[in-house]
Amino acid sequence: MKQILLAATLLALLLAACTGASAEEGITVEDAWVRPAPVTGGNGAGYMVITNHTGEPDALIGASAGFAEMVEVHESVHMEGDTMSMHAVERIDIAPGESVRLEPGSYHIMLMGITEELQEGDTVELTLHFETAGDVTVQAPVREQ
Ligand SMILES: [Cu+2]
Repeated sequence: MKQILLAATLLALLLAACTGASAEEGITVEDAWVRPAPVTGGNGAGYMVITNHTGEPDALIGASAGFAEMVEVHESVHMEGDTMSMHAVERIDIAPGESVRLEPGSYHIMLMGITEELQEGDTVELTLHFETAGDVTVQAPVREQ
């Protein structure tokens, strides 16, 4: 009987620990940032870390921004001879419990036809479209890296 009680106490402690750790829920977006764009009309890029805290797969399927004429999800790839190329991707799948890093040289939010100057120190708003979670809006500081 004592052992069962002990096991029950341990289980309760474990459950409490789990509940405490899962303060993060749904889809979270961290470390969002956007490159400076000193002149309008050019292109920019946004980066971030997206984590799926849900129990179901989800996917980033697009993005929008009030300061760009067109926004796409892109992937940069190394080509032969040390050149870089990029292309639009329809979706970035994020498995339950997994994170996806959008960073220079990899996935990024491509901001085309920037309509206002983005200076270092500014903060801009990006809206990310997820297949299941819907829209998630984030504040992204403008910085060099
Ligand atoms: Cu791009």
